[in-house]
Amino acid sequence: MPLGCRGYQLLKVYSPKGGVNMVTSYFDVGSAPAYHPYSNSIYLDDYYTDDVYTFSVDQTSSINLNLHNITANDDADLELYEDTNNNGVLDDTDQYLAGSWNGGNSDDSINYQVTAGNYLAQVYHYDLGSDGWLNYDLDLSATPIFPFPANDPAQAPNLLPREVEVGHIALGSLDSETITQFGWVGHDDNDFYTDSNTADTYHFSASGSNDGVDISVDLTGLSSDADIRLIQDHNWNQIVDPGEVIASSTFGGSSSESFSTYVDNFDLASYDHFVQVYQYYGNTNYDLNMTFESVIG
Ligand SMILES: [Ca+2]
Ligand SMILES: [Ca+2]
Ligand SMILES: [Ca+2]
Ligand SMILES: [Ca+2]
Repeated sequence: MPLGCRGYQLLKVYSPKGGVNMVTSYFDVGSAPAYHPYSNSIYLDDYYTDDVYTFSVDQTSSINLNLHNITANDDADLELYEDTNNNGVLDDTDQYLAGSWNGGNSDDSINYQVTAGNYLAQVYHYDLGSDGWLNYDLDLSATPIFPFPANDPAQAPNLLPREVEVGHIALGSLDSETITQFGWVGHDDNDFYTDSNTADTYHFSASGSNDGVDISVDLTGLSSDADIRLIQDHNWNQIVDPGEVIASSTFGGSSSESFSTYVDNFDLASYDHFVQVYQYYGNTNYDLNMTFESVIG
């Protein structure tokens, strides 16, 4: 059943004849936290059509948004705006920055670089399913990004949307399997001014017929500085909590990145695993190779 407490509400449309109300609810996040991220768990239906999260960012940061745990057979979507007129309300004049409209109940996510200012994240329903409502979770964080403030070191985006589902890698005793992905972080070729994608996350599961699996990851073809890390999400909350990064590679410049680590079958089966590629500085295309090899631990 629907759960959650609502923020203050703004009546969008009132139709006396049809008797249909449509309401936008507002949630005041305040200053967007780096860690622990802000989270809200709530529902949408024909009456509560969309939720707007208002927040401020204090310094140049990556805004990270993860719309997840959408109920089965439903679809909610996500958009990010700058509150251009600084009134805490999503108006037609506010500047659209980014959107995510994945189908079904797939996660929707945004990692977008901004300067200090006021911003709005909107979650709205696209498909409520036959029961007329949907549940969702929204996580929100702002992690400092280049140029980093003097006393605030770089922090990788710390949300783990299932952006790319690699699937399950099942390995026989002598098996090795390599997954290759291509992507970019920073800005794309059509937008030279905005770093509109600061991170990509790849979700996988794996099992080996021996004790466990060697996981080797390399990132090549870089023209600027991107880094990689392997996250073992111990509490399945799709947030990078302390102790959950089990391997990483963070060379400077356009150096390639690589790491290799052993994960036993128990940990593979018990936890959620993600490889994250994230921007340190500049924009770059990348080739990501993930090799899985069944080994005796
Ligand atoms: Ca506004
Ligand atoms: Ca969606
Ligand atoms: Ca976690
Ligand atoms: Ca690097």
